Amino acid sequence: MEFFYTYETIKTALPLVDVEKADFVILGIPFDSTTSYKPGARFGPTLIRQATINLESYILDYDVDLADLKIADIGDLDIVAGNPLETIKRGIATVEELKEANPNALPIILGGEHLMTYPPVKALNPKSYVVFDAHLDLRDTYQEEKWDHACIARRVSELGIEIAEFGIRSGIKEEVEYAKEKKIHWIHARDYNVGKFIEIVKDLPEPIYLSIDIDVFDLSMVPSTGTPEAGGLSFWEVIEALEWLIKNKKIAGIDIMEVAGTELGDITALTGAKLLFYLIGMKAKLG
Ligand SMILES: [Mn+2]
Repeated sequence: MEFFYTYETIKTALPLVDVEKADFVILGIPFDSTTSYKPGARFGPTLIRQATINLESYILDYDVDLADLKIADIGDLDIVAGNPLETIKRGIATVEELKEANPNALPIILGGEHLMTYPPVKALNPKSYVVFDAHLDLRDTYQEEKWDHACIARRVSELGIEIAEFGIRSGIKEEVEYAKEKKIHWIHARDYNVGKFIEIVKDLPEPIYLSIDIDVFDLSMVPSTGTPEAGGLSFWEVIEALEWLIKNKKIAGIDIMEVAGTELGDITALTGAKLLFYLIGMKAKLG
């Protein structure tokens, strides 16, 4: 299967299958043109895939070997640097093609800045959006731009999708007021625990789209990201919530966004790659 707007790039270090036979399909969206602080998320998909070389394919916790699973990697979206709308259009078309080629496979998007969550959400049309993020991302505009990484949750909300945000520790008053008005759930990183996650997510309509902005984690694990914030969550507190989510709710798609960097072996990419392996492993075991 050829995808019109994709190109071949470095592959995930796992045995891969064709899209038609896959249970999981990986797509990179290497766009970072609206990044306002630390650039480099355009290298995220490449850096995450390269970092998988460092990982064992057997996941101890789940007794699952990813090498036995049916995973496809269709490469990266052919983005248009500096043009979010054209890139979004191409992203939507590609995820739609993917769903047509194999409606049963779980799409896993590797970013790229957080704005690139929009194409898979629009194409997959979930009922709810669960996001781990340091930021509310509920601004109507940022730097006078609607199609900006800082506005992604707002754009998703405007699609009529229910939203729950976890690990938050940054936002402005306008966003808090918008969240209140639209009944958007959000839990501050200081107040976060798995019990609170379950309490909110158990009542969300399905299917759910899961977005993980890598900046949700403690800064020591993710120094290379667009807008780093101190005071984040630990790896295991996020994994525990994801296990509950994948076991109990229907998932439309998943993304791992805002991994940036310019060097192979960057800590942030290692965190992203480990998260990717855990997500695939837990879906195979628990989903
Ligand atoms: Mn963020």
